[in-house]
Amino acid sequence: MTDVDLRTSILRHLTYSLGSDADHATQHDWRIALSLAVRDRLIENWHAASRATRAVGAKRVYYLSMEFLIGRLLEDAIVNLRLEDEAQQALTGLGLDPVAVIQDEPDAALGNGGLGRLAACFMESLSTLGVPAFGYGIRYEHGLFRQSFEEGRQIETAEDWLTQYHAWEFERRDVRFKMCFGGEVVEEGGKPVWHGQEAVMAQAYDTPVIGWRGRWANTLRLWSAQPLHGFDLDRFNRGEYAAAAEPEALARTISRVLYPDDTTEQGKELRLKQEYFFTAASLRDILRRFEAEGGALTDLPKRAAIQLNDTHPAIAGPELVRLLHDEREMPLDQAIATARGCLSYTNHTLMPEALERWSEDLMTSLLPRHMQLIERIDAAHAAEQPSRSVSLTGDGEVRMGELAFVMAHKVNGVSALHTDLMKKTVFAELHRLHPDRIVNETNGVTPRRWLLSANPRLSGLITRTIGEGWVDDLEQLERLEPSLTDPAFLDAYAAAKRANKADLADWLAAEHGVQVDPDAMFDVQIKRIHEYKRQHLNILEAIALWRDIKANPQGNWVPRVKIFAGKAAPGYFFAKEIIRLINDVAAVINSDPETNRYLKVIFLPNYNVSLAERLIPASDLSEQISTAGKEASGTGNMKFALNGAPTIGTLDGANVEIRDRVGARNFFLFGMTADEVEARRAVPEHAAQAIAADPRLSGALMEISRGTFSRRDRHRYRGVVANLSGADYFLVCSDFTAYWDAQRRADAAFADADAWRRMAACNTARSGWFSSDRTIRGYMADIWDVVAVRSGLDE
Ligand code: DL6
Repeated sequence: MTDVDLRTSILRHLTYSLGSDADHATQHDWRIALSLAVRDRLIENWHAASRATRAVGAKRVYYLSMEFLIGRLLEDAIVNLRLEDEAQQALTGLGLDPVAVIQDEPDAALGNGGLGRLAACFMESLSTLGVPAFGYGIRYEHGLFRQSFEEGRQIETAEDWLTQYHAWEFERRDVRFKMCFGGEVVEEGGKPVWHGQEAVMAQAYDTPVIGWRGRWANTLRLWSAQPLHGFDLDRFNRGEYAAAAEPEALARTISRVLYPDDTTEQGKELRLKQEYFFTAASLRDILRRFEAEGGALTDLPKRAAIQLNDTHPAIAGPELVRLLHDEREMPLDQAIATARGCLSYTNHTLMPEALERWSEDLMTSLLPRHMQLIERIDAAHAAEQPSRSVSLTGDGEVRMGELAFVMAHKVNGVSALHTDLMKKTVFAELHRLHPDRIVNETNGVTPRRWLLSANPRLSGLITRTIGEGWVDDLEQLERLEPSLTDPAFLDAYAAAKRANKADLADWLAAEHGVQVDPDAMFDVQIKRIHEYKRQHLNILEAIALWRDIKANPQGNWVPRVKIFAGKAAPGYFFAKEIIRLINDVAAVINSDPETNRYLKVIFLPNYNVSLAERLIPASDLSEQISTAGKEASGTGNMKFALNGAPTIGTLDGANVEIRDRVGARNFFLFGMTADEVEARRAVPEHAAQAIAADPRLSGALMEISRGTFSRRDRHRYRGVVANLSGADYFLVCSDFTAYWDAQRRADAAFADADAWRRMAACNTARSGWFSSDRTIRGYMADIWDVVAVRSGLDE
């Protein structure tokens, strides 16, 4: 299929795979035909990569993650296979609009946010580097909910990406495992044997993940839950139609939805079932592959590096021990050591409510043998500690963070600050016991998607200036340094940004009916809505600015467009109030003729990967304003910096490292440090003090309280105001004045167009370290002990 040109291949697929023809084909048909034609081009290298891995007996990386926020795949594949020109010509030659065809693909939202998007970047980097790897997760029927607004309030509806044909995946009918839950453990022949009560089938679906230039492709293997037995014809024939379909419905529940909440537990039993389901199926698959290739079981750590992406797959510890000890008769101590040799764990949050704990009762009823093994692992670990200060269970709960830590040979944080705080806070005692276990691997993002593909104008300029080597060696961006004083380069840099902003302005007008001036500063905060991320700090500043402009409409104001996007967990009431407040404020500010030349506020619905790809290249200012100590790393912050949007931000997560690299002059720093945050919380009435000290802050809160933005319901935001002026745990008020001042510094810098474009270009030139290729190299050396393999189809 790869011996023909792309146009011919598209037409063949249209005819023979879709049974359609050019006269009747819909946009969807063309998109699928194109996807299949592109897919044909990567299959051979995909197979060659597996053959090369087997030929040298290479160690593989297994990345276990509840979430893979992959977004659209077609453009990624076209870009990585260098088919842009051919695809463009083929589609235009067929009378099609390439952009419309590519954008017809649903955005696969199999993740909540940063953790899932990181997993997707890692998969792409692993393929780019030629590291043999599998990503393992769940093939959710419904990804993260679709968000719309009704009178400013978030409305959630089911996302249904799988109702369309998914051109990238292959169902592997031969890769299925029976997964059990519940039941009991009985002694048989002197050995404990688990007899599960309920069972479902885990069915594998594979998606190839292609690396840069298509030299290597790995596999994203997602598990779908299916009934063990087919349709119950007897019951159906007896007229019990619903009952006949029940087993299928029940089984499918497990892979039906992605939990829309990354900080609180919901549907506890189902969630734990999901975690066990995909983790255990993946381990079964890993062992099957290892055994098929041959080798002593104790050598498993030499062949398999199993990374746990947060605690969601932490049940891997006891499950792998069970598979080795109960099912393969390895002595328990050896089974624990072998499992630990394979496993490593990434922590992504220090927020206590996000550190998973499962009730011992639930664990015992759902996974009775695992509960026993957790107790054995705990006892073995306790025997190693004289003080016996750490326990995996307590208060009737199993602590999954501790379990993951104890069963991993390495544990990593995702930015320098976060890793340091892990050592000092949540894992202080475990760190004392195992001082070499915690390492740092600062996150990164793939430059193929987040610069080359998302920002063709800027990436074209970079390639014209320093050649194409930066695409898989992002640190080459530092070769732009001499150009930072070259007016011709800076003109071209500014022109690329201006054109991206003009495109965004056109899109905002066409899709959302909002007019914005492309010469205004595009000030953007896009991420999950959470109190610690402090979107409310941003909107308070908008209100204060609006009041200042109103008080002096003839002033020399720097025009701004504040853009927000992000979803709130459906059960997170306060976050939803923040969304509504921003929408209410936007309605008032945008329709104020006195101020709307200078200030607009927009909240774009349904934030997803594709929207981020549209917004980031057109942004001037990147809002990274979390309460210090709360954002583990952030990865949006890296994407903005790479695309030339300086950060306004706190010393939190990877902001610290971004500032170190781009330079303090090219970063608008404000706010308390993590230590100062702790100290400030201890000050009685800290919020009231901050409000009393800053008339802009008290004025903004007063406008909210008096119903300026909720005229028919003056008290709508009573709770928000009470929270901010009372406990204000996230210290919005205490950081407000510093934030305001930093914003005015940003205004002044933006008003000097020459200085601003230099600052923006500095951010691009100095962000090369934030490639996920660099992060993956760190994991390879510090954690996995794996090397890249060449496929023979390399050049
Ligand atoms: O490491 C990826 C990403 C970080 O960049 C964010 O700072 C962090 O908030 C996010 N964490 C989660 C945690 N959810 N849980 N559990 O998504 O991880």
